[in-house]
Formats: sequence, C-alpha cells, structure tokens
Amino acid sequence: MAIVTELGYMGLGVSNMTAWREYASQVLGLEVFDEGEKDRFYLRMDYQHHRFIVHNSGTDDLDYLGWRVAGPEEFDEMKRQLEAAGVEFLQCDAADCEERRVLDLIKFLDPGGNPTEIYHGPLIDSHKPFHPGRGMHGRFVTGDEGLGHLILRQTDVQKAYRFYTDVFGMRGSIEYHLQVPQAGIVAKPVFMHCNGRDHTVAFVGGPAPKRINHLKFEVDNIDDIGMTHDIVRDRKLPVHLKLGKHANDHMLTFYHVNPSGWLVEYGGVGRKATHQSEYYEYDIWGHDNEEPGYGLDLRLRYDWSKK
Ligand code: MBD
Ligand code: FE
Repeated sequence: MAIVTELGYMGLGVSNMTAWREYASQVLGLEVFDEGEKDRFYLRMDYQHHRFIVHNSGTDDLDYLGWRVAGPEEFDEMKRQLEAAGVEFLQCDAADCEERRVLDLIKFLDPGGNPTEIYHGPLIDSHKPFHPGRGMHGRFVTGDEGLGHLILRQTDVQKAYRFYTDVFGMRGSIEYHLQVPQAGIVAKPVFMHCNGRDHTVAFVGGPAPKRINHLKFEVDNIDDIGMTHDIVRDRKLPVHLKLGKHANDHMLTFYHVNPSGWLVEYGGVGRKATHQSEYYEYDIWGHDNEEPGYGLDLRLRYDWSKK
C-alpha cells in the first residue's frame, strides 16, 4: 500500500494580497516572493521552492492541499487506491505540474469536498537558503514532517477517518473528549498522522464556515513563540486561544486570527508522534478561550476551582 508521506504544500485564497504579504513576512516570519505572476505570490519556510501559493481568489479560505508520496511507483499505487475507493481524479498535464513545481500530479476532492492533490517530486531550491521575512531565533520545523498541521472541515468525520486511513495510509483516532460549554455536548476530535509529526490533519465535525479552521506553524525555538506572541499582541490581532500546552503533541502554542479571518496556531517545542492511541479530557495547561467565535470554543483547560 502507498502512503502519503507529508502535507507538502497548500493553496490559500485571499482577498487582501497586500495585507497577507505584510502579515506573512512580519508576523509569521515566512519568506515572501513572487515570480512576476499578478494573481499569486509564494511563501517559503525551508529549501522547498514554496510551501504556500497565495492566490488572489477572494475565497479567504483553503483553496487546495498537496499531499506528497515518495516517488513514481507510490504515485501509481495511490492512483490504484483511489480507483479502488471509487474516487474520481484528474491526471494533470505537464503545464499543471510545472505550475506546482512537481514531477507528477493528480487532483480530486476528499470526502468533505476539499480540493486535494497528490504529487511526487517537489522542486527543492538547495542553492537558496531560507531567508525569513523578519528575524528568527530558530527555524520552522518541516523536513520530512511537512509544512505543519490543519483542522479540515468534514461533514462526516467517520467517513473522513476511513478515507485518510484506507486510501492515504494515515493512522489516528479520537484524541480528546472535550466539553463544549455553549452546546452542552462532548466533542471528540480525530487526529491523523503520516510521519513523525504528532498530527498533520484533524477533524472536528459539525458545521463550519470555512474548509480550514486553523493552520499550525511549528518552530524549534521557544523564543520565536514568545516573540511572535509579542508581535501579535502589539498589533492587537484577535487571539482565540491564549498560550497553552496541548496534551497530545505537548506543544506550547497560541491561536490568532489572520487577515482572512481564520486561525493560525503558532508554536512548538513539544514531542513527536507516539504512534499509539490515547485520549485526553484536558490540555496540560492554558489555551483558554479569549476572543470567541472562531470555531474552537472548547474547554481545553482543567478547572482547578472544581471540587
Ligand atoms: C492541536 O493542535 C489542536 O489544534 C487542538 C484543538 C488540540 C490538540 C492539538
Ligand atoms: Fe492545532
């Protein structure tokens, strides 16, 4: 069975290109560049040509996800796995591959209707060191763990779990039983991994206004987390979840709102995937809700005043 090896790139649709350029470089520290195309620019975080294509599409949402497989054999095997699952895909031509800077490419929709691409052979600009948009103490954690993680909208979480397990070869399970105070229900989010990153995609279920709830950027230095938090606070960007440490990946993170109105989770210095299932009722500490209404109005923190 072929498996996806990493979430390698992402297409983001935005309405305010100027705001995004400034935000990506000055708040997140990403390298912003363009190649003369009027309708897009690129974001870089390591040696790969780009990790994000930012399109002037006006969606203010995720436009597509790019999942990597190891090579040509795995690419063909993945096509057979999609056929066996009854998923129709488009085999892209040379121009489409060139547009994504990959050797081969297919496009289809995942069970939640999210535009999804499988590729092998990304362009690596080994001659061009990553140059952050502003000073950084350390580096983004990518490599064979891909660009980070996201919470992706799904109408049927169980169906999505089966697809990402049976077709993509990912592994995972429910990782939390969480109180949702407003709704009086228990949320049971599912977290999936395909490499050493604790999770690359998670599904929460329930109605959501956008395909993406949040995108996680991982850094390897605690001072980058603190400095980025200072920058976000100085700019008075809305913070949805305050600083805290997750129970599953042990990462110190916080969640703020980007110029498209969805969340970025910034943090790191946690642990790798354990490759065994366990679940939690609370985070280690923190992650209190601050600005409500961005989709994670959950009770993640234990209440120490409780008897
Ligand atoms: C995460 O990265 C996350 O976004 C949530 C809600 C819980 C655990 C880890
Ligand atoms: Fe997250």
